[in-house]
Amino acid sequence: MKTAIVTDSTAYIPAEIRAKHHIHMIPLNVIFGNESYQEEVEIKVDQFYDEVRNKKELPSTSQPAIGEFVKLYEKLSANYDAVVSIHLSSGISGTFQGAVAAGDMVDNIEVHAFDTEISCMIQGFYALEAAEMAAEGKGPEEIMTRLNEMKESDRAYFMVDDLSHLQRGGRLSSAQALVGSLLQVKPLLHFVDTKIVPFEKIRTRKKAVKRMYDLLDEDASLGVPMRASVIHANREAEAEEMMKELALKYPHVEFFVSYFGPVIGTHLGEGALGLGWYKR
Ligand code: MYR
Repeated sequence: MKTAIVTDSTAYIPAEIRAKHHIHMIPLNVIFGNESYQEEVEIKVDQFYDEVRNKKELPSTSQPAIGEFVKLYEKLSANYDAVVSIHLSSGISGTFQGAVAAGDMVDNIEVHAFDTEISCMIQGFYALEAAEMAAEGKGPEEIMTRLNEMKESDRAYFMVDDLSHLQRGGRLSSAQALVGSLLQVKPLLHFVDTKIVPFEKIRTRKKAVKRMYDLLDEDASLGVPMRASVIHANREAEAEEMMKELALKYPHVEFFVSYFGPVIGTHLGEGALGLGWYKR
């Protein structure tokens, strides 16, 4: 059984890892005025944060068109028997539903769509794990079972410099965003039941980072193998520093540095920082 692994661009899996593990990627779009760009293909992360600073109008985002999914699945049917298609949370984007609908439209390959209920490199970990299993010849059912099991151990926390981006994009309720900006807090956010909600209200970025470290420690101190990623919105040096510090403290954890690319960056704003992990 040959199973293809597809994920969407918001996994932000570093390109070399994606290529090494044959992970296929379908891009979401970022829109400036009347111009739509496929992220990771037509607009890269570095260019994006510069564009946002230089343009008056703030960008918006959109999910891939169903036709793009159909095209990709049909192309994969030439070399594979099945597809496991792994996507960002259905509570913040219609991408997962697009994958399901497209899967129903193609009949020469079976498509198993998976809602990670999260995004970014944590979604990337799902794709990576699935790709490793597919390379061992595991079929889609076995892969889907493992992906569902991973949901029990994945955790991710993130903070933003300015809550107004999330509020404007409708991915956090207005009331919560208002309270946050009034108090000038740096709330730690996380996902509950596919949606973004505040985890704790914390006053400074430094304290929020410390809190993320403590939360990681709750799992990492158990000594079991884990993968973890620091994720940043144009704060590479800070993220690399964090990764080095954490990797020294937890040698049994495989650490990555990833980024909030154009689509997620549109909703979080520059300066956002996150930490996520799962138990292997
Ligand atoms: C679309 O237009 O369909 C994409 C909408 C993306 C919303 C993104 C909201 C922020 C997600 C933060 C993820 C942090 C994971 C650690």
